[in-house]
Amino acid sequence: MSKKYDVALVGGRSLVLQHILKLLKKRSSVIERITIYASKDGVESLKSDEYQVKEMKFENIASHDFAFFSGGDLISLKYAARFMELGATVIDNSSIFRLNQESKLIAMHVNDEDRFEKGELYCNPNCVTIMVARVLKPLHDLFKMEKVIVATYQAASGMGKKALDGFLKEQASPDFISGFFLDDCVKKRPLFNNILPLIGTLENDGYTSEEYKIRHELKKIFHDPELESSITAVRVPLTNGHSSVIHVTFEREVDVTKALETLKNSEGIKYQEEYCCPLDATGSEDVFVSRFRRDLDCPYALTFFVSSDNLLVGAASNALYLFDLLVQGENIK
Ligand code: 2RA
Repeated sequence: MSKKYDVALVGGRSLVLQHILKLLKKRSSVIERITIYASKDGVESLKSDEYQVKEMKFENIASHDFAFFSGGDLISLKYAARFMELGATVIDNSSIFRLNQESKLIAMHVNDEDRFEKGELYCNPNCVTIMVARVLKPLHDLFKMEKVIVATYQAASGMGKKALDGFLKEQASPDFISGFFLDDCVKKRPLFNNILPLIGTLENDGYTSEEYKIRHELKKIFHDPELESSITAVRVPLTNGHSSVIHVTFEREVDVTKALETLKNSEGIKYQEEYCCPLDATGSEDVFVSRFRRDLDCPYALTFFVSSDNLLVGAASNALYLFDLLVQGENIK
């Protein structure tokens, strides 16, 4: 009989945790018990016969085999260590530990082998990083990438439930500005009927925190501190589904037919002949690819369009993939 695990979910009502919960239910044969830790308000609304719900306070933390965190940077920073002290393997969806040396940052099918490295904390990369890394990996193995230029089209759900609700409210009453999408900006603009070319906080050099996350996470995942990149992160008026235009330059000249054949045969990649879009990708655990072509002027470069479900591919599926790897390999504390 397979071993069963006691699992905690921290961040109660988060959109990603709701997806993690659904995926865990599909793995009921290895789940002993699920406990959800939520804010005081969340406890009441989450009550269910299927799992225990507790208020997220130090005195309520119990011992678990696994703890999935998706309550944001501050919640992970405050509580993850305590869960680990009490024996849990933490799989964290926040960005707070991703670049720490002692954290493992793993994108599905890209650097699975990194789970064997020293370090106890497993981090999910940023939702765009996962999508981009998954499609770049088979191409990198063929031609070795040198520089990647990405323009993103990120949906409202990437910012969480409050932001998504704010976007829906903007849609319902066009004069309303939720203000959620431009955190630190003086000039607030709506997302509805608009696009917002600024995600995260603006740094002195003109790049944003979101763009830096993607840049640094790609370097860590591909074990290449020299990997060049230029990222522009843009919020678009969609409820769900992130996309990107990727332009990538390689060390070796590209063979487009071989590249496409390889992509089509890569696990978790779905190539669509004419085009793909966020609506195709929503609800799927695959990364969708289309508009695949060689740069007209540079024989070393490719350009293409990708879409994926940011809550699944960009978060929940990757977290559950780590869980599966750990459970199958018994590679836990
Ligand atoms: C976003 N990638 O879409 C970020 C966080 N998940 O806002």
